[in-house]
Amino acid sequence: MSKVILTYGTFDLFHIGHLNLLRRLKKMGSSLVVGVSTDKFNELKGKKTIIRYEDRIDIVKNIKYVDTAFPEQNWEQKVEDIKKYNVDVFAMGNDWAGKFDHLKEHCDVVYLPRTEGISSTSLKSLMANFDKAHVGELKKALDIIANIVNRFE
Ligand code: C2G
Repeated sequence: MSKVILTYGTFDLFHIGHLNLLRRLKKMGSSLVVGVSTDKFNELKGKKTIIRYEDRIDIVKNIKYVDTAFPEQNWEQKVEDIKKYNVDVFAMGNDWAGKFDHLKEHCDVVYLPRTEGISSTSLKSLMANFDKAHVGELKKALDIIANIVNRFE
């Protein structure tokens, strides 16, 4: 019996937390349909992304657990999507627990435990700090070189 699972996300800097969720969702049914937040919608969500929508949906479409991916452009499209894809189960990570219970009149709604220790936000701050630390080391190296050059002038 075919069972359609639906989820949504930004999937910025695609990482193991996203993969774990999609892998688990696919095991729950026969097909997995994923709405990927457009850049415009992320602005609405107040969420800054590094990777542009075209590339984020290309990655998600090519994850073997994903059968279909489509643009998520607003908060309101979920009921329409549930009908369009004959969705049996709407699922999200539990950082969204309770937020989509109103969809229970259209399909099952489940929230799964997130993967601990990783998020697009933490990756972004790691990269930002890495850059800063790098700039500090680079500056120290340039000062040493400048001192050596001054000695020979
Ligand atoms: N996720 C997870 N474990 C992590 C990080 C994320 O299980 N370590 C899950 C989230 O709970 C979410 C999915 O991966 O279900 C996608 O996460 P995001 O890309 O951060 O999605 P978000 O911006 O929360 O968009 O309408 C719903 C929104 O579009 C969800």
